[in-house]
Amino acid sequence: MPLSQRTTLTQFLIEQRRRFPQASGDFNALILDIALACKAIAGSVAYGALGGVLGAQAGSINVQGEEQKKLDVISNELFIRACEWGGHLAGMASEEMDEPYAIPPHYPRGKYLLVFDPLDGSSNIDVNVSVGSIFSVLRAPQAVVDGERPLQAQDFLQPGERQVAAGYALYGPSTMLVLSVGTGVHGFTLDPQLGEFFLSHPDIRVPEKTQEFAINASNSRFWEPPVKRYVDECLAGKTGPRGKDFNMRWIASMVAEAHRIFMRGGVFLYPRDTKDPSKPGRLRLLYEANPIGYLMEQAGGRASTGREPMLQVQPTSLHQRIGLVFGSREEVERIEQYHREPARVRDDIPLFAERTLFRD
Ligand code: AFP
Repeated sequence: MPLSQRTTLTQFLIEQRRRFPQASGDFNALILDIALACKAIAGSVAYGALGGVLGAQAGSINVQGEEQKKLDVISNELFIRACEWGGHLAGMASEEMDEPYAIPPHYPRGKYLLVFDPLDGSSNIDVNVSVGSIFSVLRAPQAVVDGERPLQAQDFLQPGERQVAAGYALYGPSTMLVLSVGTGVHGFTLDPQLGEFFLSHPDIRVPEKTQEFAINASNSRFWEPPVKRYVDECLAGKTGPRGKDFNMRWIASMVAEAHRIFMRGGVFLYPRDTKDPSKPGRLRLLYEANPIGYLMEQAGGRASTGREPMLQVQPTSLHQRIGLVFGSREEVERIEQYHREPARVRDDIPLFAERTLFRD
C-alpha cells in the first residue's frame, strides 16, 4: 500500500487530538515516546540469541533476589530512557523496579504517570515465542506535578477505570502496537524498513461469542469451584451443558493470548487459586490486568477478577497480584455468574443413592 494511503501512528494521534482543541500535545508526545521504547525493544528481541543479551544463554543477573533475564532489565531501561526526558511524566512504575521512578530534577515534570511491564512473557524468550510490553497511562496528582510533594507509590494506586490510555506491543512475526486513547482500540504494524508504526487494524472489536479458552490446565487442582465448573463444561463440549465443542490454547505469554482474543475472540483465565495463599493470582493488577482490561472493555469485551469488574478494583499496593479473566463478553459474564451462584451440590453423585446423612 503506497505511503500516501497509509496512516502513521503520529497522524492517527493528531487526528484523535483534534477532538480536544485545548490539548497541549503532551499526551500524544508521551504515546510516541512509548512507541519509540517499543521499537527499540523490538530491535533487541529481533536479534534473538545473536543479541548477546537474551535470557539464559546470556546468563542472567540477580535483581532483588530474583534471577532477571537481562532483556527484561534492558527493556525496562529502554522505557525509562525514552520517556523520562520529554516533560510529559511525573513518574513511572514498572514490574522491574520495586519502587516508583521519579523524574530526575534536571528534566521537566509532566502531568501523567506511566506504569508498565517492559517485557511480559519473558520466560518465552529463550524458546523464541512471541513476547510483549504492556503499558498504562494515568493522571498524576497535581501536587506532584506542581512539585509541592515528591512522587509516592500511593499515586499509582488508581482503579483501572481512571486510565487515560493503555496498550501493548507484541513482538511476534510482525511487531504490533495495540492502543486505546479512550476512543476504541486500534492496531498498528511496524514497518521495519521505515521504523514507523502504520494503522493496520482500526476499531478492533472482541467477538461477543467464542469457542476458545486459554488457561494453564496444570493448575486445575488449585482452581476454585466456579472455574473448575466452567472449564469442565468447556471440555464436555457438545456432550455437556454448553452443547458445543471448545478449543484450548495456552502460550504462557499474556500479550500473545490477548492479541489472539482481539483478533478472533476467546477467553483467558489466570484465576485466583489455592496454589499459593500468599498470591491471590499470578498476574499483576497495575501493569498487566488493568491495561489489558481497559483495552478489552474499549473493544466491547470484558475484564474481571471473576467476582468484580477489573477496572473497578481499588489497588492496595504497587505490585499486587490479582485473579484475571478477560475476553469475549458472553464467556466472562458466564464465569462471573458461576462465581455468584452458591457452591453447587456435586451432581455427579446421585443424591441419597450413595450418600447418607449418617455415613460414618
Ligand atoms: P513471565 O513474564 O514470567 O514469562 O510470565 C508471563 C505471565 O505473566 C503471562 O504473560 C502469562 O500468561 C503467564 O505469566 C504464564 O504463567 P504460567 O507460566 O504459570 O503459565
